[in-house]
Amino acid sequence: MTRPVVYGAGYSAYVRIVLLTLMEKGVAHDVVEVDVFAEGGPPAEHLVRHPFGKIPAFEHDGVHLYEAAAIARYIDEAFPGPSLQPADPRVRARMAQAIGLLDSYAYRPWVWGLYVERVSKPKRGLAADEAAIAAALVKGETAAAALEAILGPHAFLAGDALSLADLHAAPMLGYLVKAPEGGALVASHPRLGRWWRDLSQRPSVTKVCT
Ligand SMILES: N[C@@H](CCC(=O)N[C@@H](CS)C(=O)NCC(=O)O)C(=O)O
Repeated sequence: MTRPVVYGAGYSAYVRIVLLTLMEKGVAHDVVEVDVFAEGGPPAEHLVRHPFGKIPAFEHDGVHLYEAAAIARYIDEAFPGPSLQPADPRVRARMAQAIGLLDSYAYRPWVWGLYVERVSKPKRGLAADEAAIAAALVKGETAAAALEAILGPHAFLAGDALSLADLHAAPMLGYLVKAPEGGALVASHPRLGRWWRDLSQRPSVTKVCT
């Protein structure tokens, strides 16, 4: 079997989801750097891989994919190693629900509204947009509360074993907690706080998300 190739950049939360999945499955892979924020837009050859000009894109044995959730699922199913998807359809649906809510309701407020505004922009000498931060806190709280409810008493988002949902969430949490408001948001949800404390100690998460 040939080595899969991930096209992207290590700072990207969505690329990190794919890297975490490869690491948890123990799959040797290559990474090809792509600068989607280059002046003049994403490189033309990347638009062939990803029609929306985003990262990650992925290639393996003639399979070409984009969209992190689809890539992670392919990696889980195409390679040996511990399954990252629960067999029980009810629990698998909860995993899919968590992934959907992370994409739709958590990524923007946590990463862009809190991390980029509070941490990344000031580092670059730019002023944080306090109105954007206030709005992100409201939406970010709803997303955190929803994950807290999905976690319930379980160790992971889809029950008692690590799943694709945890690996989808980890890069977003990694950025969220770098903003003081994000750290406080996570701490105010005890199950989410405990889950993140444990998950962030996994070697894959320590390596990829910090
Ligand atoms: N839905 C996509 C989201 C990918 C995404 O938003 N990637 C960001 C980096 S984290 C990106 O490429 N941004 C470049 C841009 O928006 O121009 C996925 O699941 O892969």
